[in-house]
Amino acid sequence: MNSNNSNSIESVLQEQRVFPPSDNFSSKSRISSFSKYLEMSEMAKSDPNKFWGDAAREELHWFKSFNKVLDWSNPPFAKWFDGGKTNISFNCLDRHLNSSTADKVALIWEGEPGDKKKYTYKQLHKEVCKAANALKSIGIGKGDLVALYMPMVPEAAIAMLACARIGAPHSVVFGGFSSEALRDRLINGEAKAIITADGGFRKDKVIPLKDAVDQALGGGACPKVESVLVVQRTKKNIAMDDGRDYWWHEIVDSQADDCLPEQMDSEDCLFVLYTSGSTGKPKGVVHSTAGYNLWSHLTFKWIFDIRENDVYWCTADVGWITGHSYIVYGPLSNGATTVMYEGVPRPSNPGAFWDVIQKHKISIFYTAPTAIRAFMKAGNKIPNQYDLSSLRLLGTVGEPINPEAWIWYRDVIGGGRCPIVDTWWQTETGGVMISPLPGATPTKPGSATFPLPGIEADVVNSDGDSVANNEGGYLVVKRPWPGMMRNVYGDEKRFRESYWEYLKPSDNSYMYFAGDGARRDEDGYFWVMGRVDDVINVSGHRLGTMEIESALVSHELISEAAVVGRPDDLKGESIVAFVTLRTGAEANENIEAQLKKHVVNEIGPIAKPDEFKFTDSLPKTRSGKIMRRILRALASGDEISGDTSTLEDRSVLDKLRS
Ligand code: 6R9
Repeated sequence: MNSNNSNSIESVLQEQRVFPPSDNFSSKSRISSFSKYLEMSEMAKSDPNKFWGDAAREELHWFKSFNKVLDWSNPPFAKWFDGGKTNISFNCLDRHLNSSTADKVALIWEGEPGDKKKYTYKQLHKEVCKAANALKSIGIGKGDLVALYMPMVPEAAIAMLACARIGAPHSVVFGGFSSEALRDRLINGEAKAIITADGGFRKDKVIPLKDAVDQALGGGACPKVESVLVVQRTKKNIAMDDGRDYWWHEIVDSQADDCLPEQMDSEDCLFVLYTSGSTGKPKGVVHSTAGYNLWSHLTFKWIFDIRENDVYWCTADVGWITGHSYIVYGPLSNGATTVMYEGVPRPSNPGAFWDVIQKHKISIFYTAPTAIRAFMKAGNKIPNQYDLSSLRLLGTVGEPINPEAWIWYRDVIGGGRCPIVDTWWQTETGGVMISPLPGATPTKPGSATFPLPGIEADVVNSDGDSVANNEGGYLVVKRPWPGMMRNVYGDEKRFRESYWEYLKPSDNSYMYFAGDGARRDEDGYFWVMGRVDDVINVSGHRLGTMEIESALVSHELISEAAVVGRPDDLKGESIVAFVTLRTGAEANENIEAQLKKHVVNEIGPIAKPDEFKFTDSLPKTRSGKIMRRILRALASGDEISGDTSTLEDRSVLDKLRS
């Protein structure tokens, strides 16, 4: 503990359980021991240019080889693999066509109503080529930004790959965003075309995507948009604007099924993806071609230890970075079979996920803590009705996972036999940065464990100096990596200030600041403690949200918790805990006393919540992250300010207010 250093975040919770990989898993895995991991890390550290250069040459196809691995002469603007020419759609498709992978299933898709499609690599290649030719036929070419506003249908992945093929950067906007959110992103990115659908199915309802596009474009708000390509999904009646709107099946199906991939410079923009940002307008995160390709490819291979017969499923939406890197690009670049599911668990089908696992014999399953906590809340009965024995590896991403949710995931879903990879990363990092390697790393529930080879992560104070073990601080990355974001679209200043100049090391070096707090334990394990914006200051002790929440979730009656600070004359801030009870449990004064006692036992009196608010649900972003900023305003009785367009369910606010 260190309460004198105002830069640090105190760590108050200790987790002692350790789960080494089983011999059975390790012996078959690519990186099969911790010493191999250390060896790779050492190689990457001692000669990074050789490490990344060799990886790029071995793992990707190049039309023209690069001259330089990394150019960091103008930080924070990095150039990776300068002089090289490649194309990610070629790496994901064409290069598999000369082997038996050509006839392997690339994509398995299931719609919410239960309709299904499968594409082999050969078939997917043809579909992508047709879509690429269709885009060209409506005047889209290299450098033109194409926005995608799509349901989870195969055409979403096909459209991304088609854009990449012709060198048109894509900007996927999550299909659950409103027309205003879409409009902001279309204007900011200067999109020339939009690919959408007549609608999508979500929780047994039709989401009217095309109507939202029409609204976004209404009143000439986005003069740069010339055309809209519409996939027919729901057969809902929609308006089609002559000369602007085209049906996908009318202009794609008749195209030639071959299209030469554009030879892209390594640093050409591959896509722009907006992150919400906790306040202010969303940031367009810019990723480039070769570095992103390498990073999504390599991380997928290392972390999921992909095997020839794996059926891999990531439950994210393609509208998020997780969908980009780990539904589409990472798996396809590796020649894996990737599953895409349009639905989510819903009252008419609470076991939807387990049903998909059983039906498609999923072997690797990658989901988010928010989903795991929701399943835990509903109890074991539903998953226990399904055969989940095909699973061999589980992953999580999106938020810190509370140790109890981790244990539940391991026992109930993984049958105690599957390693869990808790993967820490961000839209900005392009791919996973800190994660166990499933055959090599002994895991600790709630810890993302160690940085991947080549990733120089550290925990520092605001002067950029490393803090001691078990002292919390800022999570940073001290060396460029291939998958790093290249800029904020149209806002260099914001790129510098948010990520590279927030911390000021005395030697003026550049380190990437992720916005998260973390600590490293005595064994070197990283524990992400939540966003630093959310840190609570109680009597001079700065506490991360994750640890108090995990203590609450470890109580048998609690499934989910979010803690925030409320201004307090005496203590600086007092702790308000919003908690969700497990199904069947009831809130009463007795519970409050029990929970306080529980937190005091688990952590100590410093972390004892001063007030509890019981709720059915917490305000979350559409990708499932708890929005503590909103809870903070509610707890203090303030107006909710800043951007709330990413809020999943507005009715949660009204419920919480009452
Ligand atoms: C991939 C993704 C990034 C933020 C990140 C952090 C949180 C993601 C996490 C995690 C703890 C993990 N986060 N994975 N925190 N442990 N395994 O989620 O990207 O939407 O940009 O969010 O999510 O706070 O900074 P993105």
